[in-house]
Amino acid sequence: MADESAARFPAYADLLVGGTPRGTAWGVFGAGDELGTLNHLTAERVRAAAGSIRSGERISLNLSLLEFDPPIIAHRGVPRHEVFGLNEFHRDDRIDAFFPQASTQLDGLRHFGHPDFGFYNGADPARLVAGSPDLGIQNVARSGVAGRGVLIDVAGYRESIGRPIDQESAEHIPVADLDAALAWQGSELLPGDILLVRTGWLAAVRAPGAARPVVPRSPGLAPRSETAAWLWDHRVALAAADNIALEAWPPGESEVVVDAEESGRMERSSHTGMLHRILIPLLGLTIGELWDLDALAVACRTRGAYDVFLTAEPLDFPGGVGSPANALAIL
Ligand code: UVW
Repeated sequence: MADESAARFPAYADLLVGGTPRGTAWGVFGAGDELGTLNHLTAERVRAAAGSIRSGERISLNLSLLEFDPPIIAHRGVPRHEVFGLNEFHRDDRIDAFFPQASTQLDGLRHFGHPDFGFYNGADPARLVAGSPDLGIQNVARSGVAGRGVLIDVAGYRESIGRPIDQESAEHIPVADLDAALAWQGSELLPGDILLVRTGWLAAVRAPGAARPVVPRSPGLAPRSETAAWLWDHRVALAAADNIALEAWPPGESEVVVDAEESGRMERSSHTGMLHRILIPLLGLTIGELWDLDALAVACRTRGAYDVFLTAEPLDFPGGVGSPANALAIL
């Protein structure tokens, strides 16, 4: 694994010229690595993150498993739940048609490959199937996600300057807004932090009387290489947001262009232009989506500090692509 000291750890610009393949972080955390940027969560950083606990207040960042009915992404339906008993005084659950990514979720390194390069660290796509563990979400569960979480309340910042984020659109949030929101909050992002980006989309769709968009769309991080560079160079361990895809969805005009589609070897699809194609397979970034950051934003604003101790524990589901996040902030 690359030395984490500033002198030796590659910058994003270094990956673009010296990555193998070019533009990838493959090998940076070791040839057989399956954790990617979660490697930034060193024991030392987890210990230091305890300093972010002031009051001991706990705030769950999870939505209900049944939050989206009808579902946001059509193929991720609502689970069918049966409660049965072996006798009159006993109850067990049975869940069918359970889509682990239908509500507050973590997306592991199996979720996306890059059409030109493949999956993280050169994983064999033939092995990314049920029954084989490669790049599965169990790696995240067994490693455990815990550390210093930093909320960037971009929605709050944009409101404060009289330029609220347009929740009806798939507005691209540039990294300049992340930096400006951090400055507005008086917060600092440290290497190995877990990033929580509040776009305000979830609050907008949950507002009383709000209509859920028929075609799913939400503002989010801009699908630009500068976004990838910002996340990598800050050594973000995991990035989560309160929207559909962390990045803006659908991506719209994007810098993420792949040869396979340009040359016609692969058909364009709803994934065309997605920043996912860089963040997950090329950089090894685990992503969180549909995280409920609204109560956390209120609490952070009240206490005047946006760093928390954060845990997220996905299901130990061997070979799983994603999982409910089970995310908890301790303030
Ligand atoms: C979308 O489907 C938009 O994103 P994801 O698959 O990461 O949930």
